[in-house]
Amino acid sequence: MERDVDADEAVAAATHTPDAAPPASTTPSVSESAARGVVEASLAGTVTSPGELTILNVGFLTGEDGGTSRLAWKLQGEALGTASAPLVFIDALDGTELLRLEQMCSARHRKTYDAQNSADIANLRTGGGLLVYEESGLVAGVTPVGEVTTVHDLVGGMWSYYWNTFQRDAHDGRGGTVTSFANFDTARNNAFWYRDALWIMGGLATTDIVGHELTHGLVEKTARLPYVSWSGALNEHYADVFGVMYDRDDWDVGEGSALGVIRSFSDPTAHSQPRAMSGAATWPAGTLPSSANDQLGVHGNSGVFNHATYLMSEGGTHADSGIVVRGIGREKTEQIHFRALTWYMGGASRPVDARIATRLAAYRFAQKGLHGVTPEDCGSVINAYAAVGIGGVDTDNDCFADTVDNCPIDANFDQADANHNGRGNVCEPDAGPRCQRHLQTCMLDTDCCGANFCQADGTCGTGP
Ligand SMILES: [Ca+2]
Ligand SMILES: [Ca+2]
Ligand SMILES: [Ca+2]
Ligand SMILES: [Ca+2]
Ligand SMILES: [Zn+2]
Repeated sequence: MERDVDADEAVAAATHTPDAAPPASTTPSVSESAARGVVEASLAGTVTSPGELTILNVGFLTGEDGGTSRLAWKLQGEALGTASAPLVFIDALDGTELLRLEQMCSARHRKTYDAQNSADIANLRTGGGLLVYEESGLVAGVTPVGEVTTVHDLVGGMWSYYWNTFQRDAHDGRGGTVTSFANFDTARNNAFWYRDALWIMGGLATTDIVGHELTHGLVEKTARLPYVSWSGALNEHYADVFGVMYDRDDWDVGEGSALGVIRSFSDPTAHSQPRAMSGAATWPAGTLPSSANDQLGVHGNSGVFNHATYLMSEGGTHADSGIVVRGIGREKTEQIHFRALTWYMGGASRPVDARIATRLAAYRFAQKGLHGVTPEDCGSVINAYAAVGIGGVDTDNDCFADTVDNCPIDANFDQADANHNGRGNVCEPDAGPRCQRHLQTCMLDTDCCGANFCQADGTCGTGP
């Protein structure tokens, strides 16, 4: 699309200098700490940056010329108790406030209702619930009972987790209202995301359960994984991942709730979930999803992916495959999962798609140096999936599984292959004699060492 701007006009606009008188002095007579005091008092909050002396002309910002420029202290403030974090400019000559620029453009929006034990979703969703909290606080004249306050606070915490960790503004990424119905039903003993709202029965308002349900909203707005079979198990998996990442200090889901622990990332089998593909539940071809078969195992088979996430983050040896994974920690693990879910996953995904998407997220981060992810970390991602039976291992931990690595015995993230013969530079003969202890195939004639042994360091020798 072309813009209707004349070139001369554009240059004139860019070089136009508005008329303004300079400040009376460029030496502050109000100290930085005094300016800080003014901001903290007016915001009933704190100042989170060092003061910066600057020349301010408010007219420039509002599009008007003229007036006197002011010498000002620029301070980042943060209000306590309300959603406000303005940049505040204090006149450095007389201490008056000149301007406030709000930096918190993405404020939370919550509406939390008391379902008063009703199970009538249609009625509740169309005004039948009792509105107890809005973002501004408690609705006048209403008394919160049961778990309404807990749900409201946990939903707020999850919003902050998404924002602080991924700069995502609510589940929909657009600052949409998060609607919750606490004290829902009395018989269902469940919590779920449905009709763009959280429904949660009494006794279930824990950090990880609320985080889990809100993440179903996130999945619905991003990868849209259908809630059936493997894509449903992945949907459940991501809900669990961001639930435990929000909860942070353990790898169980549901502890402290009326249900107790319902799933464990470190040992899925403790709660009747498989920890590897070999243990996943299957059904005869043509079996339709139903509540009796848990929509073809969505809450069961998610254990396979949950366990891969656990190994990726914490490291360890898989109990069945014996594959060893080097842990990369929660911070990198959550960033990689979030990118995989919101950028690369979609539709009727199969287990291998999770591995491909997650590895791709790690690969891109390693390429760009984002979130501290290294090629070796990407190798851990590959090995975490290999450990649970999805895809092959990456022995040299360079982000390329052995089967596609052009030199699987030496880490070569760049996969450089100067002579385009399919063998990476680091595996060419002039890089020194190499053999492959861990592979059955030889890349070079010299790999198999003739009558000698392939030693642990990858060279040929006389010992095993
Ligand atoms: Ca937990
Ligand atoms: Ca490799
Ligand atoms: Ca390699
Ligand atoms: Ca080559
Ligand atoms: Zn769920």
